[in-house]
Amino acid sequence: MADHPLDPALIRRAAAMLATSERVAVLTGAGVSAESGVPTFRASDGLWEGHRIEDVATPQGYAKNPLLVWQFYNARRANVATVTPNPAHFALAVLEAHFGDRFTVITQNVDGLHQQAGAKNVLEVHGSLRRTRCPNCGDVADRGLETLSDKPECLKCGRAVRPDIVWFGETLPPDIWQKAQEAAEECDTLIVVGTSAVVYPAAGLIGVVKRRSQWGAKLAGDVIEVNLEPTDASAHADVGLYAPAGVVLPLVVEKFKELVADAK
Ligand code: BJW
Ligand code: ZN
Repeated sequence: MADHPLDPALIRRAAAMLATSERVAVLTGAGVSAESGVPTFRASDGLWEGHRIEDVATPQGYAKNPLLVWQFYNARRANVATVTPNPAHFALAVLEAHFGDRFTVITQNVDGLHQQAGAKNVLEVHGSLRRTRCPNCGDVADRGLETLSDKPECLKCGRAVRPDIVWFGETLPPDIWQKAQEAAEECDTLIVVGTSAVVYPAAGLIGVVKRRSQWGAKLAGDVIEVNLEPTDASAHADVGLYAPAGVVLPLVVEKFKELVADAK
């Protein structure tokens, strides 16, 4: 079957795109952490189950019931404290070691597993489970994965803090978002891993890579999609590898290393 996910020809094509790229960007979603044991959002057993999105992932939900929201996020913090990066995170960190600062991971995830796998250039566009933010004094604090109460207080002013997470209807952190857009505008290849590509503006970065053919800008880049199944991003994908990221990415990176060694 020509389009079998683990067809060596497709793995090779993806690796060749990377080997001929000057700059690489990666857009990751919950699927990249699934094999570590972090639930995805939109699977039938996904995180939203038992919770309405508007109750736990909107500023309105937080204003109405901060206790419920903190119980939800504390459960996720406790889960993340028990997991480790998987071969997909490590494979991406190996690629970063090759490209250096010409490699950017743009992650929608809030679990910190890319950094735990050794990645340095990570843009967390939806925030982090590890940080709290104070609506009163603006202090953002790294609280790690320590156990927090269901009504945690600001370390500076003592008022109630919220998770430093981007909820629906909120804008993304402007400086980080700016860098993510630049990475998408400048990359020769974008790898899209484990995202359903339905949440904007992050999903819009995929279109940026394909549409940027205006005069003066770089020509369209290549898009490699790694997912269990086709998604809203698949129409933009030049290569689609539909199998677990923890299987696919190490194969692509192995082949990439071979191609780079052969070219020397
Ligand atoms: C595997 C795998 C394995 C599984 N290997 N793969 C334009 C059009 C329409 C709507 C909008 C728009 N622009 C803005 C909006 C509104 C909204 C939005 O996008 N809504 C859509 C849902 C319709 N966006 C926003 O509100 C954003 N803000 C904004 O736009 O500000 C400007 C503004 C302000 C005011 C008014 C209007 C505009 C903010 C979005 C914040 C999203 N936050 C969340 C929750 C954070 C809380 C938290 O983490 O606790 O972030 S939503 C949730 O979805 C989370 C994720 O980061 C995000 C993306 O999900 P992801 O990662 O794709 O996960 P899944 O579960 O959907 O997919 C997993 C995939 O993995 C699947 O495809 C599996 O097959 C795959 N997989 N195992 C490989 N082993
Ligand atoms: Zn404060």
